[in-house]
Amino acid sequence: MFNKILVANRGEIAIRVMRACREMRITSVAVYSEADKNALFAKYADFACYIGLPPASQSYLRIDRILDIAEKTGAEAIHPGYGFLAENPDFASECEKMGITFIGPSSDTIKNAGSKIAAKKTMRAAGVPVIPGISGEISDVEQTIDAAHEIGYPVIVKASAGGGGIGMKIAKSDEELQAAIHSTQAVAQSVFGDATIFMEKYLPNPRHIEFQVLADARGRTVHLNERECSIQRRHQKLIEESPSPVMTPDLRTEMGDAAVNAARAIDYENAGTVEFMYSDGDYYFLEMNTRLQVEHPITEVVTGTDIVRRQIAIAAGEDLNLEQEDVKIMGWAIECRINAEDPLDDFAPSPGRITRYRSPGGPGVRVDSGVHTGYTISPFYDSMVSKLISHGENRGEAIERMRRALYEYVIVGVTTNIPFHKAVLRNQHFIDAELSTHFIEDFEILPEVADVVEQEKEKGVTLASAIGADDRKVAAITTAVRTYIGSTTKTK
Ligand code: MV4
Repeated sequence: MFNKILVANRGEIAIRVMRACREMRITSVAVYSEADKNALFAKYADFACYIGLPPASQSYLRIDRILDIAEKTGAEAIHPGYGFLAENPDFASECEKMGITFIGPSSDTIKNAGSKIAAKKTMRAAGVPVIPGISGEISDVEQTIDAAHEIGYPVIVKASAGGGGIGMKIAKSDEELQAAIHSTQAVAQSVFGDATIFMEKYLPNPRHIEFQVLADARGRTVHLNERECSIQRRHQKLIEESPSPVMTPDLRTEMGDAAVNAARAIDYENAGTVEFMYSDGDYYFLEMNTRLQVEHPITEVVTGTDIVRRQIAIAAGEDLNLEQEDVKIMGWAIECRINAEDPLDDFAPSPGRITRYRSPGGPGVRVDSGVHTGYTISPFYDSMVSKLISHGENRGEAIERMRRALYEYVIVGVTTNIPFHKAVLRNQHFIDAELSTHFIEDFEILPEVADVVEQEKEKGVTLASAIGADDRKVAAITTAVRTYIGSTTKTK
């Protein structure tokens, strides 16, 4: 096992990784930018090293400096977290060259998963369902229009180097397709430096269902069931849950096998996620994410698996020692991403100083966070405050716990999306699990968010009133708004 691991990330995920290190008696090394010199994660680490100025390009993305610090501190392995360098094949290969273990798949696997065209070809060959489309890249406009007639409109044009929703365009006619080809090509070139694009059938309102997989160096691969991540806005996930409400044991076996085959097809090692689009009983491979995901905790609590610990053990060459039949589903978990952003101002980021902070707790509640009273959320990085995870025996209990936890949460000084989560968690369509990637628009959630904010204002539960409020006042406020939490959960 490793003695020392460098964590090439910041915030809650850096802490999450270092928690696993501490339990495994592994020394942790943090790297921090100028903006993070007082951050909790840098204090949590056994060692912390300065890497540069606040912009990520001058700190968390500096491969040279991170490797230099790994060498100087004697770290044998690097955990990249998510974002930043987590899916950068060059970073993985530089680690490989220096004899430092990259805690993740090989550089080649990251590269192959990063090319959507290559990944789709690999998956089709492995018998994993993919959405109908042209088999390679778009080279000729006329040929592509002919292909679109065969597939049937609407179609979607995507950048091969894309992912996460950047560089894609829907087309419903020949004219739109021609325009989509040119604009997607231009965006792909400018954003990814690679103009390669492809086309496939457009699925109008899919659900996003992904499978967590674990694979060891000897090729043993298992899945840890699915997560449903359909509630998102502009490709930013906001609420995730596990299991998925649409899942049946048979479908789970089928999709789980497909996910394991997908992982095997690209020689996957370590923890990864196979994303599918799901619609009316059909499912299609979308992307493979070669990193630890933000929403991994819901899988951890439902399966009783420490995914980060597994990642470290796999990277150290240990066997998985886990059979598919041994993977359990214990109840239901929901994650709400608590962001410093204003849902009523187009979700604009709201960085700043948190002047009062009290996080929820109690049965079935987990909070993964890197903030505290007095902490300043920097405008240089994402605006996540915490991940709030509820766990219950079934979906109804997980919903009730999440509502209770949302009403316990006190964050003063920055605007948060907690009212958004309160609105969704009391929405009958959510309770009935009518989820889709267009949930927020289809069910007009934003006016309900405005209602939540308005109702709380009437009861004096404004940010201003909570400033300086003592604990009894906070408790009284919680009681006053109880009636707005929502009706008793009735799940279909
Ligand atoms: C699609 C699609 C519908 N049809 N592809 C969004 C992320 C990017 N990697 C692929 N995405 C989509 N691809 C076809 N053929 C709809 C989406 C999509 C989406 C997918 C998953 C989760 C959320 C989404 C939100 C909007 C669009």
